[in-house]
Amino acid sequence: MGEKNEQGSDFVTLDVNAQTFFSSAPPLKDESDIAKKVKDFIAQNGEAIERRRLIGIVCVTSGGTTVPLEQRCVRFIDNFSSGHRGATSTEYFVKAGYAVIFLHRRGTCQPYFRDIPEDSFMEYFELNDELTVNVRQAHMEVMKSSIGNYHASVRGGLLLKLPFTTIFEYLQILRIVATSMDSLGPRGMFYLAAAVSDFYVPWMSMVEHKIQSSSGHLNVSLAPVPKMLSVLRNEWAPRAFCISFKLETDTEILLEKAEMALNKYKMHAVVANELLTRKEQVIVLISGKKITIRRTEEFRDVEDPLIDLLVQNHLEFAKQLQSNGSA
Ligand code: 9Z3
Repeated sequence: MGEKNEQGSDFVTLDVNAQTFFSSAPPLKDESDIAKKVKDFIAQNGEAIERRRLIGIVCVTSGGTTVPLEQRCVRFIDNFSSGHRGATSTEYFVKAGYAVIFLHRRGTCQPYFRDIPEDSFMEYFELNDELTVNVRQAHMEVMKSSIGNYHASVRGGLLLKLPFTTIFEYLQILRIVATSMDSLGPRGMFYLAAAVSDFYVPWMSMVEHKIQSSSGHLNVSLAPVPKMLSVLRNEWAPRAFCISFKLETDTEILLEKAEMALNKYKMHAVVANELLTRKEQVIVLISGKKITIRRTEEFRDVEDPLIDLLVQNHLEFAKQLQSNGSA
């Protein structure tokens, strides 16, 4: 208890909201299969962490969640997120010595594929004869490095991809991942870059069939999505290193909101970004400081120095907890 939400209620209230969300959500398809994949991935890479061959395991969330308007969903509410941040960050985490659980929106940007734009994918190849397809010389270097890095991370068992579409799927999978990652103590990290819906239609109040346009105006009542950051920090994986993102379109309020999130959810870091400049600059609120990170000539991606900063802080955090004996 002790911690208050905006309405002044205790955490217990948040937990009740979270419980209601989960108990009324449609059951996750392939739940046991997902749980097994996560458990095996953590067991395998947990051993590598113990042998000091890996720093840790990070769950990177990526892309936007949808909010269905009908149970047999024809229409849904979506958001802008392309998944570029999550995919790019995953590559840098693997490079830095992490295994990554990439919890991503189906069909969004994937690690090691971001240099191959969807619309010109076919342009990268040519038919040599009836039997062979070649990569065009102009794209050879990009393809060699993307394919090489992709196979190295997959062969090394360092990348587990888990797709979601709806807010229901996202939060249920995040709970499975987080409760399993709790066993890693401070060697577990959450990097929550997904653009998670703030409002949704609870499953129980959702109509079953396609909404008819003949009914005229459509009024939809949206309920707030329970704040799972608190549940993640307090219940699912309380010893893990947690980084959340704050997105605003109004720069005036960005830092204030980011600071609020840092304190309210007791995050170890909050990455603040503004919609239009998100690929150029982020501000990281960490250890009482605000650190601006920019994309420069030296760094092709803003995620390169960003992940570097977070990894240094994570190592420090894990070392401290381990030396305190609280890991
Ligand atoms: C972010 O702020 C990410 O950096 C972006 C990345 C979604 C902007 P893209 O996927 O964009 O590369 O196109 N993610 C978190 C956004 C969010 O929903 N944050 C919540 C908030 O701001 C807190 S969980 O209230």
